[in-house]
Amino acid sequence: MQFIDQARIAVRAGRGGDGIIAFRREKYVPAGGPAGGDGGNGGNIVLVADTNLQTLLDFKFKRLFLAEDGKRGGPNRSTGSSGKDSLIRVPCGTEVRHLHTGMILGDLTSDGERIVIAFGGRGGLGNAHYLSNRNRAPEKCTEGKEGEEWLIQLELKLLAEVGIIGLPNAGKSSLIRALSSARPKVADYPFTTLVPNLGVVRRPTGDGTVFADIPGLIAGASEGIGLGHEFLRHIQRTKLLIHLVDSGSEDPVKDFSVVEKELKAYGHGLIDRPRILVLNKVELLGENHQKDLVDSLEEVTGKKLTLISVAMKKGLDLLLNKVWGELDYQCL
Ligand SMILES: Nc1nc2c(ncn2[C@@H]2O[C@H](COP(=O)(O)OP(=O)(O)OP(=O)(O)O)[C@@H](O)[C@H]2O)c(=O)[nH]1
Ligand SMILES: [Mg+2]
Repeated sequence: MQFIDQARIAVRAGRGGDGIIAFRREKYVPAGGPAGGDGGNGGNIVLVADTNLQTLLDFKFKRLFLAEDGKRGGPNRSTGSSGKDSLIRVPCGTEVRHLHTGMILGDLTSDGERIVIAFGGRGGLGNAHYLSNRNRAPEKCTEGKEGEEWLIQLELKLLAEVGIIGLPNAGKSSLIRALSSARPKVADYPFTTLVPNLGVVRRPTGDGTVFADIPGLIAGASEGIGLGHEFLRHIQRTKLLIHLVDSGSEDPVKDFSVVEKELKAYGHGLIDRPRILVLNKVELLGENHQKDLVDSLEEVTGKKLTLISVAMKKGLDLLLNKVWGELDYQCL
């Protein structure tokens, strides 16, 4: 399935139905008076969050959404029926903006949440409304109003609590495979992962926490090199980042700073997000080399390192304990 996380759509809510001019005509009711009904209201365009959807792919094929118009009023003061709302389903985590102003209309985060993004026009008034002592037989009615019409920008930001970041090949996808039942592809070449993957990791209590594995970052990502910054959007909402460094790479210290620099360049407060620094593939290191590397990384970063080997399943419990500890601490 293709992963699409941005879309533009055009929406037009329904027009209100016109009011009408009519007079009551019944046997034995002389001069029955004005009886033109009001028009019905136009239908709204409503976005609804749906947990069953994962991407905005549908909007690649359908971009224009219309809601039904309200019906004209009828005789005998009967109001026309209102137009049906048009419901558009979007994945949870979709942010909605006006395309031209950039104004945020809403953020759909939980299943079933809805927002009206274009209101239908009100129905017009029938002549029954204009009855007065001066004018017993008004020949006046109003037209229905046009529905709102907008260009809308949809942007999907995945809802994960923990984001896994690092250079390509650091073992991000391997880690999420080891911790959850997510099955992203793992291979020994960079940019194996092209779209973000989510995995649910169980706590000892049984509750699930969503982790996101995003494609690797490289130097210059902020200028669009590699897969660029494109996917950092999906970790904007995380509470915690796991920064994976590959201890088998030529210069792990430099690898660390590259990612750090890209996080800074991206902005949105990502650089200040709580982060656990993790050295992966430690089984590749000799004991002395490991100590030197850990010392120099801790010195540069000022952080305590967590050592793991996804391949040997070493250190994963310790890492998870740190993750739960940090998340719980944030909830206090
Ligand atoms: N020796 C060793 N290899 C590992 C370990 N963890 C992952 N690998 C290997 O590292 C390579 C890259 O792993 P991935 O999980 O695809 O790396 P990634 O960070 O998701 O890479 P991209 O998706 O390209 O950004 C694979 O060949 C893995 O088998 C480990 O603990 N030890
Ligand atoms: Mg990967």
